[in-house]
Amino acid sequence: MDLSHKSVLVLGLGLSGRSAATFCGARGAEVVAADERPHDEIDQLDALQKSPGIREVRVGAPFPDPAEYDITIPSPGVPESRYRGKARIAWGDIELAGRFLQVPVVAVTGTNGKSTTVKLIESMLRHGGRRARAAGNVGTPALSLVGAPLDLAVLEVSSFQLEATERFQPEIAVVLNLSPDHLDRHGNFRRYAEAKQRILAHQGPENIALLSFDDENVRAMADTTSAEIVGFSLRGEPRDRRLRRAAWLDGNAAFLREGDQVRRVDLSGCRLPGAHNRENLLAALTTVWLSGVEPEAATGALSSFRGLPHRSERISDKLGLEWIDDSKATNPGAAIRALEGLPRRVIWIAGGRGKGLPFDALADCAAKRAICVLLIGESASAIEEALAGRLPCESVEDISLAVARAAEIGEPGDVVLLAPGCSSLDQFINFEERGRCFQQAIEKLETRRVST
Ligand code: UMA
Ligand code: ADP
Repeated sequence: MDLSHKSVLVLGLGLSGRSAATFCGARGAEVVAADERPHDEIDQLDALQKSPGIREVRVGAPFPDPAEYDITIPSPGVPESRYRGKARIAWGDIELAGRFLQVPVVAVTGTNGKSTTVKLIESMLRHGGRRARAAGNVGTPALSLVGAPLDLAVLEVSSFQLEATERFQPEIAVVLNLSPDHLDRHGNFRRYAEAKQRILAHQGPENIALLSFDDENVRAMADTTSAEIVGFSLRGEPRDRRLRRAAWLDGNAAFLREGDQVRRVDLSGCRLPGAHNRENLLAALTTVWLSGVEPEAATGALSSFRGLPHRSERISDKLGLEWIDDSKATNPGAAIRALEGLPRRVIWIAGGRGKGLPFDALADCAAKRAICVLLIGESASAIEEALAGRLPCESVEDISLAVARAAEIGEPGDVVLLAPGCSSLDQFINFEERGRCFQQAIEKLETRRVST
């Protein structure tokens, strides 16, 4: 793949756009890097301007016409309508990384659990003696792995990123689950699922598609791929005559079958909470096994793997309450899994910016599992409407007031769960900032109850 003297237009100058622009510039392309936000709102523009091959940085104005460039590289946050049908070639950074990486690629997608799973795969592969690094949607641009001393690249890929692929062909593609998300961007669930399915589109029989057989939508993808299908399940052995290899969980053990050989792998050292993490763990362990690493050697990583920040993260037991930060539950499906994982009385904090998704299933789940809900942000009334009087609701202005109110209502032993079911973008820069505000508000609470 030769980029020299190619004219390249990069759309969006966040993390991926800046990484793609410098990557192409360093390989001889003539790059125009564009962002519609004004100069002072974009990080590290001066450094970008001085990088080799950057012909022009154009900010604070509508994007140039992609038709005038050899290659257009859209950032994940730039919708397809902005370049499709106009660009001669449109490749996102995942497509470029796939073309330039010289090591096998494991790619993980799904609606929820991607980041946890890629980090688990990374730790287990390393523990098993492989040089592996996770990148992509998890926060480090995928192109940063090109040229790094690695045996394997582990990429988290989102529907936004898959939309801008052309012939991306991971050696192992993992699909965890599929429930409605990002419908504000994709328009409907079918189009969202189609974007996700692109992870398998260019795989051949030499590649592996590791699919959840517990999720009907994911299982259906088995009919569309020419890769070897490997199924995994939390409900016992997945049965399908196409499966030469399969994986399932039973209690604290995983079972990995190849032909008629079954091996049992003890997982009792794992510290991750919740059924959803069992799914992530099984997918990660199976991936590691399929990569040729001894699973027993890899599981040594599990005793020190505590999960990622803002994902069902236990923060404190202040005032005798258990405070849990699941700010990353940015869609109803993830919030449902967070609520389902809690056996006790839950004071639930929810709301934020909706993504065009219905709240009905989330409301049904919360009505059974929570004792009340404190609502914040733009979607407060939509969630209240979906609850239809089945749960006491209070709207509060912001997350610190929600924390203060939870401290008043809660009784020792109760859980206070932040699992918004919505994006954070109406009140925060991202889900991390929302989680940090939640944690700071908890820290500021008086340690003793004020009697009323
Ligand atoms: N921009 C425009 N015009 C537009 C749209 C965007 O100029 O019409 C500009 C914005 O002004 C901004 C830049 O594009 O400066 C932002 O680009 P971006 O939104 O693609 O953000 P990046 O910083 O490049 O981060 C992206 C992913 N962001 C999104 O998918 C929205 C990050 O995933 C990812 O970690 C990063 O690349 C590295 O690969 C974040 C995310 O929210 C965490 N992902 C979604 C999710 O997980 O649900 C899919
Ligand atoms: P992603 O990168 O796909 O957003 P994360 O690992 O960051 O996934 O987890 C995001 C949220 O999704 C978590 O806060 C948790 O509530 C929920 N979650 C994690 N794993 C799963 C899963 N396998 N199924 C459903 N929900 C999950």
